Amino acid sequence: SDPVPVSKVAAISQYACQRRTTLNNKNKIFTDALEILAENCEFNENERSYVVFARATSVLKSLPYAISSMTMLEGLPNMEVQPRAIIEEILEDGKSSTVESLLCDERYKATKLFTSIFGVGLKTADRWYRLGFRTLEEVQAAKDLKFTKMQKAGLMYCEDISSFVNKAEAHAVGQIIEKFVHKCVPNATVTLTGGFRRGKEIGHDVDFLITCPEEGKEEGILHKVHSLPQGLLLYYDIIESTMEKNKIPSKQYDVMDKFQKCFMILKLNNTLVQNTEPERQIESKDWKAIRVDLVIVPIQQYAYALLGWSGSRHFERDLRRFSYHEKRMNLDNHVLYDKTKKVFLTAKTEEEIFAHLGLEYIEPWERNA
Ligand code: TTP
Ligand code: MN
Ligand code: MN
Ligand code: MN
Repeated sequence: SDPVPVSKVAAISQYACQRRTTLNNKNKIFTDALEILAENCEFNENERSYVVFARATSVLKSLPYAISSMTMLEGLPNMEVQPRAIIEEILEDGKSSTVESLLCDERYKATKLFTSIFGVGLKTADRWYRLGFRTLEEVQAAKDLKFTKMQKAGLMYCEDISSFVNKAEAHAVGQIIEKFVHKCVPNATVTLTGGFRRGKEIGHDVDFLITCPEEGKEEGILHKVHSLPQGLLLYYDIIESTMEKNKIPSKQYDVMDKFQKCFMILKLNNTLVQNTEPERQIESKDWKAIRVDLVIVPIQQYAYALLGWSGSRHFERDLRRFSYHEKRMNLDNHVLYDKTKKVFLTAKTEEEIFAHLGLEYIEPWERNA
């Protein structure tokens, strides 16, 4: 490939996949505000503005220094008018009045609360809001609301699930899952992915990829989840694989993939978690409901699945955007397709995928974009 022009060496890329973003965020005061605005755009299904706020947020997270004046934004990519105005407000007043008033907005508050429930998406949240509901108590007391099985479980365990999972709990869940998987297929592997693989201290769930060295052996595992120790499985829903052979990935930056997976809620006993705070142990309840995602991956697609499930969401989005616009390649959680050469590019490791894309390797803990 062409050498990088000297004048561009220090420039920050507009793509998150060409930046190293650790959890050491020097601009949290700005990114917290911008993330709330981005989230509100998602609630309003305003994709354009969502992208504007999300991209500015991501650039600020990657900076090794704190922004302390508007002139410091000069030369940074993705700093459009809307995010600039918010940054300016915060530089002047220490906070953004736009964000402050949004945080008091009825619809924002209700949508945030309702979508935090497992099984509740934007459509349901909006319906509940339009029916006049504002709190979970109101929703739960409602006479004629119909809930899906998933929503019933989400409401039943909402306190535990919204309290976040910590690393020790994620580790304890990992041991339970590994024991179960190895009983089904002794040489299957279980890999922790998602936010915990990026080094996060807490998460809203725990994500695992499961694969086998011999193709096909992984297929029956999920249908044995009911054999998990009695009482451990509070809820599960198996999504069957919709895989099509030699399917060229679409240009949409769609995160949903075609793997067989299981969304579940596990009952984690506190005694299995190391260093549980003493005050938690003397509470009457000695367990916690934890959201777990299991993804079954055929070995040839493992590297793509691992890259896709490691996130962050914005990092993934920009990887696909970079592939499409800069390389004429389509990337998804299964494959990479080179449109110029009309070939599928295979990879055994994430490093090989970055190499196919002509990108420097970015470690998982540098993908917190
Ligand atoms: P999440 O578990 O939603 O997010 P996270 O682990 O980064 O953060 P949190 O602490 O909130 O759990 O998803 C993990 C990654 O998997 C994310 O980048 C999106 C991706 N993903 C897919 O690729 N396909 C899917 O079907 C789903 C549900 C997620
Ligand atoms: Mn996760
Ligand atoms: Mn999430
Ligand atoms: Mn998940």
